[in-house]
Amino acid sequence: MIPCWRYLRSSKSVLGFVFVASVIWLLLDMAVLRLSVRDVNTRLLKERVIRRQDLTRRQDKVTPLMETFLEESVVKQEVSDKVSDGVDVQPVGLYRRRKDKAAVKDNQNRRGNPSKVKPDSVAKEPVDLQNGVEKNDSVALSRRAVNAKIIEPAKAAPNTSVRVFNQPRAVKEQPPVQELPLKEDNQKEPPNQGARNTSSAKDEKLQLQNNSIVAHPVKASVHQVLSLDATAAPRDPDAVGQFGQPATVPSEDSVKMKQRWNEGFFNVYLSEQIPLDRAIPDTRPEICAGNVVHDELPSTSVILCFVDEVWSTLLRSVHSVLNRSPPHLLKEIILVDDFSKKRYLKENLDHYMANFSKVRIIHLQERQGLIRARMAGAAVATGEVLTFLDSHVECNVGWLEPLLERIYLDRSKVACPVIDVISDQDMSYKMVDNFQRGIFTWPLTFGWNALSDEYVKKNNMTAADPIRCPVMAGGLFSIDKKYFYQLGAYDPGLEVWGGENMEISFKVWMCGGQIEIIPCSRVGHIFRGQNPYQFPNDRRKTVERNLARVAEVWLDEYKELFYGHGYRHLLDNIVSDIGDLSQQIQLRAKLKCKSFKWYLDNVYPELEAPLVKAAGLVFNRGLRTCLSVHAGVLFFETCDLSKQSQHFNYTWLKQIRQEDMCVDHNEGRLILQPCSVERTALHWLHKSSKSKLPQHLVAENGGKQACMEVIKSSKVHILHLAACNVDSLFQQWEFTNYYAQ
Ligand code: LR7
Ligand code: MN
Repeated sequence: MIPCWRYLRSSKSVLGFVFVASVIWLLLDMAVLRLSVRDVNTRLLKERVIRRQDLTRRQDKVTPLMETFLEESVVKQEVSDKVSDGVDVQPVGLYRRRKDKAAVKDNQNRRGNPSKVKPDSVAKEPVDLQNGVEKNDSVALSRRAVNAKIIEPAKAAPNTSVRVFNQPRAVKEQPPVQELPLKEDNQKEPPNQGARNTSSAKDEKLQLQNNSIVAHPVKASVHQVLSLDATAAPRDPDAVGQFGQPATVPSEDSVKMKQRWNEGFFNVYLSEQIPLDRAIPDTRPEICAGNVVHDELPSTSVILCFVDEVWSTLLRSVHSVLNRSPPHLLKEIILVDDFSKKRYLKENLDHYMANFSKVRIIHLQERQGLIRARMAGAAVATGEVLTFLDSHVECNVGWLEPLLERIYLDRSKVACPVIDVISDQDMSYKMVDNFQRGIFTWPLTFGWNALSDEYVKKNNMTAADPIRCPVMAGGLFSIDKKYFYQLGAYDPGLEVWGGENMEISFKVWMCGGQIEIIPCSRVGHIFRGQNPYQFPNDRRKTVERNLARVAEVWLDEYKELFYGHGYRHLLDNIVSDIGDLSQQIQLRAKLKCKSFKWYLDNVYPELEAPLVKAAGLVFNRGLRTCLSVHAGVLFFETCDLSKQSQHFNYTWLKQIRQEDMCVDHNEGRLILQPCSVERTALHWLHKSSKSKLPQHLVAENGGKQACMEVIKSSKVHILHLAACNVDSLFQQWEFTNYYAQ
């Protein structure tokens, strides 16, 4: 006891004891910690792997995940084929995946320096394709491509200034859109955009971005967006068009080039020289690569419909999907051949695609048009989400997950990528301006519209934030499959091409969904001047008819604006039969969709959409009194705004209307008749910019023009049709208010 006491009393010994105890404690602690760290590490292994994926910009290490992915994409593509119809098909496996750093570095340099890339085979005497090829300018101008602003990738800075075209419009803050009952099971927290203002979301994002993954436990349910790209280290960096750079055709080949042009109305000859799995510049805004998405995103079926598509562009589209989509999210690619005439799109295509287990082909036995062809693809799709693409696209790095993420968060959202431009002339891949949305002007003409700086600032928008989109371009979007069918898919009565983008857009918005452009998802598309395929009926008539169907079903009273902007002739049923609409009208009622007025007020308030061109009193400048109605008869009296009997509308259909009665003429006398859109005698030209008689009310009378005139009389003034006289004040009329020209 005493020796022990002595021992403990010595301070040296006490210190020694404490030291030994601490060491033992520490060892035990570390063992426990190791176990838990291993657990966390396993869960986060995926994140680490992902972080290594960005080969294009950072390094060329190939991770195990990348290996698997490459196996499923590029490596399998080493298929060479030759097709009939005299079209030589270039072997896809032109490139070997290179691991040497020098090559990757070389590639990276080239991305930033377009002038360095000169395709070996065509370097001699390049021809300026812009000038070398004739193009139908008038057609090209009326098309959509002209609207997209292009930024050369090499010069482009993310988030470049906003460009305004069409009518520049200040975008007002949007009231929240009412939610669908559909959403109940979909209230998930967005990891990026939606939550970006909360500090916890920010922290989470930061944790995922830096490497201290063990120190900070992270929600296992999200990961950094996968930047998979099997073409990141292309096997032939000097190939024509590699990295999406502009390419040229040597002058000796310019005849061939011109001969091939009309096969696709783009540079088909050049496209054939370009590798089917070429690399393209990553045009996403910089912040996109760091965004996180949920682990359990829905899978998608990618549906590409085509009719007589050019071989090289069709295959390049497919390879871009295979090469840049996470395999676990890509359920299948469904190619719908809309009864093409080209022979290479039959057995040769089947044979070629047999090498890719995910690709399925449907050959339609009759021409259906792109709308019904898409529905045929959707009908056999097994993915949870449908992703529609045109058949001449190139999907960019990380294109898919940001689209699926939006649908995962809310399945009534329809997500569209930003559509970059693949030049029809030199096949270069060009980045377009951020902050653009799809809109329409009358008569349902699609266009792009840049968000105003003010709107971007006010909403504190980053370059990665989704953009609310009143209408989509049409060809490229992801939609939840169940939701697509819940909406009744497309109107199957729409033929061949056109108008379906309006239909799906109105339907989505008015029936509870939303359409967004996702700037972190980019897909290039070849914009061309003409459709390279036949329209079974007249192209113009087909599109007009489709639009009229859409207007009749969705525009309510605003359909007059559509007809009034150059489509009046469609109202004449004898000339145009737009088909049975009862199913579509029933569907709208069944879905309890909101009114078009609601859509205008809430989704697209910037659109000018006055229901009438002019309204109020109808004042005669000679008589200096106003038109009025008493007991169904027209007469004149002292102007008095408070009298409803003096109120008339001048409508988009050019009627002068009071309630259901319209000013008509019969053997020169003016009378009131029940309004009817078919009756052309009810049309009055007024304030027409083309007319030499802008103040007049001009009627078409048996092919001749006649003007509304009042003859002053001491008893009853006479209202009649007279030969037009530009100077007569008794033929000049004015409405109180004008709303449109
Ligand atoms: O009868 C047909 N059958 C088809 O399968 C007609 C066409 N198609 C295919 C065709 O091969 C192509 O793959 O359908 C696809 C679209 O046809 P395009 O490429 O001739 O159309 P586009 O790019 O000129 O037109 C746009 O508007 C169309 C209106 O119906 C469709 O919505 C297109 O998908 C759409 N394209 C885009 O949105 C891409 C970006 C253009 C913009 C802006
Ligand atoms: Mn297209």
